[in-house]
Amino acid sequence: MDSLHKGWFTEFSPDDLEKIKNTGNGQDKQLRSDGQEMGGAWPGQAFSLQVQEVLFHEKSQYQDVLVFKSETYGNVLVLDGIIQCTERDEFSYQEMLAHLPLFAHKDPKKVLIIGGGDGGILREVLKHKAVEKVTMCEIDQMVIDVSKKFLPHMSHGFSDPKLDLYVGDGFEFLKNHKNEFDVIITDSSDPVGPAESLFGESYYELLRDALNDTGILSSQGESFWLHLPLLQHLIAFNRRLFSKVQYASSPVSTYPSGSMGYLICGKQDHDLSVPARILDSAALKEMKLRYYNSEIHRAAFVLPQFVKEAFE
Ligand code: SPD
Repeated sequence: MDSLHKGWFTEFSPDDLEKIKNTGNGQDKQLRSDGQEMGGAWPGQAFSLQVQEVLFHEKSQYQDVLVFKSETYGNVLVLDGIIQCTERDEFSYQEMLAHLPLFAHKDPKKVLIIGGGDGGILREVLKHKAVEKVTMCEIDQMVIDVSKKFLPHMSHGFSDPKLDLYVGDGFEFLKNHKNEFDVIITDSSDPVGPAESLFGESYYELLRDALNDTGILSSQGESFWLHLPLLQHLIAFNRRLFSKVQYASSPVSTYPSGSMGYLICGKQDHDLSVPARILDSAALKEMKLRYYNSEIHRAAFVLPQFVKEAFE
């Protein structure tokens, strides 16, 4: 069986898919960080969406790129068999990954996005009037191109004059940028394949060095239901690198387990769960926010007891 089958797309855990297709034993499709295996992505479970029409399906230099129109979730972007976003629920992820660090910061002017080729994070960053320049480094031009074509509500920021776009490897890009950014947002896929290097300690050392003294980062932080060993590892090494390391989450119905996490680290020792600017209802409307508000900001950092204990 394949991911696209009889009018449905099914998101198998990459290790399970390898076994189902009989192309391997799943070992090389485990999540990885710093060379350590962190288990399968979501073994033994799968999520399906009904497909109305396949809009695009090609292999880029880096990955399998699929866009389909679903029956109930709008257009869906899938990379290497894994859902990156659907038009129906993308705003929860994009708003939280972008606005948690941006509103925790007093005055974010220079922002770097690593990944984020669909443009959703860029759309949110550009809503901040204080932001003067957004730099984006996305490795895969094909992701940008299909997003411009099939996800126009996410990708309209690519024409904004504040954007400097680099198509290339984020890890390599960071090596040449020191003490430069107020906020860095890593909007990556999972650590199986091209994004693995974005989940290791040396990547976070580069992030720390690219941030200025008051800098804050946010990174795609997987799910506490599925990836506790990986998250424990990320939190442990980041506590050595940053003064503040915090974790938030929000529901995203089409991500595995329906929950997505956000790793937020700051170079200064102040509580990142407290927004530096509070939004009134006029500001919420003006920014067209659908998930994020100032109460959600604080609430997102409140963690279930088993997660708190795991992160102690
Ligand atoms: N398990 C999939 C996680 C995908 C996170 N990145 C999504 C990119 C959307 N801008």
